[in-house]
Amino acid sequence: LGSAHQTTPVRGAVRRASFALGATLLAALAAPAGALAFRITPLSGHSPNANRINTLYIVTLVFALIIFVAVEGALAYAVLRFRARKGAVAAQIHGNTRLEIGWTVGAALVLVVLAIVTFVELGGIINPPNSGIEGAGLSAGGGPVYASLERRLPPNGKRLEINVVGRQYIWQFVYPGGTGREQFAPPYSYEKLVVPTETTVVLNVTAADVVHSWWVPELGGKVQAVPGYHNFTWFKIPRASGPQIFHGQCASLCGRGHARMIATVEALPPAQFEAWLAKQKQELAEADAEAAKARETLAAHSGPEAVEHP
Ligand SMILES: [Cu+2]
Repeated sequence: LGSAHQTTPVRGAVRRASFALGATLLAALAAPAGALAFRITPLSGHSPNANRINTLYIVTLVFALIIFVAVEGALAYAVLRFRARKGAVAAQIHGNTRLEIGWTVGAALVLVVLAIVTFVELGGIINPPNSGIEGAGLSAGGGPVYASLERRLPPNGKRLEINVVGRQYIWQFVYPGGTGREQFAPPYSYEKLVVPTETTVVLNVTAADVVHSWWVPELGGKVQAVPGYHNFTWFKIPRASGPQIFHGQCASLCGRGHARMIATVEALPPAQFEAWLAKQKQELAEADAEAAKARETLAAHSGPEAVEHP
């Protein structure tokens, strides 16, 4: 096996593989660098909570930039101003109480100010506001009610509540108005969540198998989807003239298909949303009826034991 004529193709393959690896690494490095050049703050502008997260990010960034420039500037000044010269004897300094107290109190003040600004914004990130419209699709309840400390509602209690269920490897969205008695009865949709604009949409996030993570950056922060638990988040998308589509991705490594577990949110004017929901309901009912018919045919041909009931 170790004969000489076999080494050359092996070396060729190794070389080709390293070229491919090098090119992939370069592409991987270039892509985020390109993205960074255009945007260093979080995506925002499509929900009040995402906007507040962006504000907090910018406040912290400004503080960090000022401190960075001051510290690095002082360092550069000291390096140049006090650089070694021939015959010079370095001063021996043993502490400076005033300076040490100064930078300790200064750092503490920065922390206090950032904490205050964070707590001022936090309420508006966690608590959903009232909807901008009094429309159809809004319910005082909507969907099953679970006990949870994290459940936050708008002041008037009215919201469109949608159950978000993480499954390996797809998101399921269960809308209110289901006719079935099961927890996740139709109307539902997979992968694409359709919602009305100007409406406070509260998401009740859970998982059916393993831990997933719901995150559509333009619509707010990340929320864990944990089997047996219910976490809540919300968004309120303003009206826009054009189509509004937001993209997200499961943010918790949940298995082999994790990379394919994407989420899309489409915001429609309330009347269009109502029409979509009605159509979705009808299509699901038709598909159910078809499946029931197919089961009957199968049972008639091969006996009832051949039919796997859901
Ligand atoms: Cu996942």
